[in-house]
Amino acid sequence: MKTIHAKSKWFFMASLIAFLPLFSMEKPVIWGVKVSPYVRKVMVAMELKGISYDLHETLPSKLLSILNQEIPTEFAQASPLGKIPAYQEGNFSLADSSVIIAYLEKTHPQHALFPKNPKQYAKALWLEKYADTFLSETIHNKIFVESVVKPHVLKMQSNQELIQQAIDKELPVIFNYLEQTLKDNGDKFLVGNRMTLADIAIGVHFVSLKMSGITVNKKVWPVLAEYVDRILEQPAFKKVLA
Ligand SMILES: N[C@@H](CCC(=O)N[C@@H](CS)C(=O)NCC(=O)O)C(=O)O
Repeated sequence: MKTIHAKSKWFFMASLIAFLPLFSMEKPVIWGVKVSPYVRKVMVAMELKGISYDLHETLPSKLLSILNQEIPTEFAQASPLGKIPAYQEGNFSLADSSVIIAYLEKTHPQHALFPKNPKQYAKALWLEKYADTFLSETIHNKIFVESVVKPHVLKMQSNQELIQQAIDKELPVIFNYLEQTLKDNGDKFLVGNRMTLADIAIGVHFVSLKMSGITVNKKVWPVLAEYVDRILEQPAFKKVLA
């Protein structure tokens, strides 16, 4: 009886030593602010994968310089272009939301964000690119920056003409394409039958639209409107938006 007790004590001690590095391991750091769709993209991916992290708030280097604020050294090292987000894990760091998520997919394969099927994989990559370039130009640069960042954060006048043109001419093209993409894939997700990188990359821009007071007209784009409501209600999105 005594030996069993002694053995289990040693087993407990050995397990504690083996798992100690896990407890003392520092959480990875995300540099950036939530108003950036690219920062939100990484945060939602990390929530979905169950990776805990610390958000170290910083504006991009360019803005910090304009505002005469210091650029944190570790952020400057992690993000050579001074853009947000940047990722830091001890003395290992990365920049660019797509690169960060690709890395996390390798280190944390749980809840795969990249589909295995080659065609779906390529489709997800395309939709991520479409979101990071085309949607970003219309929704982030023209609508969100002009109607939220400039007047409320930078206390600058916004360009109403630019906003209106983006809403009237550019958004309908994007909404038509996404409505059709969803219909072609059976309405629920953009690619396959579960949430992937594509839904995250596209979804974060609808957060910016919501913050700019713009919703999808249910009568014109019923599938997209339902999709956006459902995706933004996903726990990973809600946690990031809280
Ligand atoms: N391709 C980059 C884009 C990141 C990006 O452009 N972030 C914006 C904030 S939303 C930024 O830092 N802009 C400052 C700059 O362009 O200098 C990514 O996916 O992370």
